[in-house]
Amino acid sequence: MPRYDRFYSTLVRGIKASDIRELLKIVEKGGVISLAGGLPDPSTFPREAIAEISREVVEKYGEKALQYSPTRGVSYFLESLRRFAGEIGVSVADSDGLMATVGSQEALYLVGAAFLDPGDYVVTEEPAYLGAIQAFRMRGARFLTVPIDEDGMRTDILEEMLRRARSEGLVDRIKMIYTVPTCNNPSGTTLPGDRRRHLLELASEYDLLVVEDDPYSFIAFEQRDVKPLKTLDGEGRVIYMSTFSKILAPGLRLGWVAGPEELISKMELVKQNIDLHTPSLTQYIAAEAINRGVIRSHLPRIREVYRRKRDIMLKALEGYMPPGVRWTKPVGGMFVWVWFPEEVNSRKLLERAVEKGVVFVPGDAFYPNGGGENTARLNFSYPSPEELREGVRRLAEALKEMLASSRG
Ligand code: PMP
Ligand code: G9A
Repeated sequence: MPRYDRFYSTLVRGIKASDIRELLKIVEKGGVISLAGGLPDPSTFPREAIAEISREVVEKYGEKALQYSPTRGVSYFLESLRRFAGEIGVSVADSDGLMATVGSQEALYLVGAAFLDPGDYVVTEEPAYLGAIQAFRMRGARFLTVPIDEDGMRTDILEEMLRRARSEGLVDRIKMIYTVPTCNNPSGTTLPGDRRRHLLELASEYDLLVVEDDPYSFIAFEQRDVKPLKTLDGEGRVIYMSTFSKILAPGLRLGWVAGPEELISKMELVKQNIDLHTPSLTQYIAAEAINRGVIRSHLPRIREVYRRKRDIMLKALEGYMPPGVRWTKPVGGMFVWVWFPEEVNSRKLLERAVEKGVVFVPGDAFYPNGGGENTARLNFSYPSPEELREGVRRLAEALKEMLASSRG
C-alpha cells in the first residue's frame, strides 16, 4: 500500500476535524442521546408541503429546475428572496449583490477564500461558531477574540482591543469582524441595539468588513427589538448571510449572502471554481415555499417547539445540576451555554458522558485561541422532551461522579 501522507496538501495537513461533525458519527450509530450537533427538530420540516412543491416544481419548471443554472443563483429564487428578506426585516437594496449558496457554511468558506490571506486576523466573539472558525482557519486566518456577557460581544473590550492593535501596528492585518449577533451559536445571546451601533462605528473607524451570520433571528422565541447589522449599515461594510436550514430544512443545503455588489462578485468568482452553482432544484423549491407562504405560516410553530424545548432543558438543568454550575437562558437559537466549576475539564467529562450514553460539544471547540476548558454547549432543538430530561440527568450524574473523584 502506498504511503498516502506523501500526497497530502499543506491545506489538508492543517485541518483539524470538527468536533460537531465527529460527534455526529457517534450519534448516528445510535443508543446515545445527543445534546451535541445543532440539528433542527424533524417535526418542524413541512414535509407535505415540500413533497407537493417538489413534484409541482419538476412538472412546471423541470426544464430549468433540473438544468445547470448561473453561479449567482436562479433568478426566480433571487427575486423571491429579495422580497422575502425585506418582509423579515433584512434590507437588501436593489444595488446590493445577492447570491445563493450551499448552506451558509459555503458562504463562510467563500468569505474566507475571497477576503482572507494566511496570517490575516478575524475578530470574533468568544465563544464563536465552530463552523466559521474552521472555515477561516482553513485559510490560515488568526483570531482576535472578544469576551461575551449575557448580551453578547463586549464592544467596549472590542474597542480597547482595536486601539491596542493599532498602537502595536497590527491593525492592517485585521480584515473583518465575524459575528452571530442574534441568538448566537453557541451562547444563545443577542446583541442589543447600542452595541450593534458601536460595533459598526468601530468597523468604520478601523476600516473593517463585518460578516453577519444570521441563521436564527427568524425563529427567535423571545423577540428583541433589534435590527440586523445589515439594515443598520450606512457604509456598505456588512456581508450578511442566512440560510433555509432552520426555517425550512437543512437537507436542502440552501443559504444566501447579501452585501455590496463588488464583494459578492468576488465571492461568486470563488464559487465558480468550487461547485459551479447551488442546486437549481432546491432554489425552485425554496422560491415556491416563500411564494406560497409556507415558510411564513410555519415560523410560529417552529418558535413554539423550540421555546418549549428550551424550557424543558432549563428546568432539567435546574433540577439535576450540582451547585457551582451556571448556564445561559437563550432567547432563541438552539443552544444553552454551560460553565462548570473551574476544575472540570469538559473533554474528560465528555468521556464519562459517552459511557453514560449522552454527548455534548466541549466548549473549548468554540475558543479559537484556547480556553473555555470548563464550558460546554448543549443543544435543545433535536432531542425529544424525554431525551432532554434524561440527557441532562445523565450528564449531571457524570459531572457529580467526576467532581466526587477529583475532590475526594
Ligand atoms: N452559521 C451558524 C451560526 C450556524 O449555527 C450554522 C448551522 N449550525 C451555520 C452557519 C451553517 O448552516 P447551513 O450551512 O446549514 O446554512
Ligand atoms: O451539522 C452541522 O454541522 C450543522 C450544525 C452546527 C452546529 O451544531 O453548530
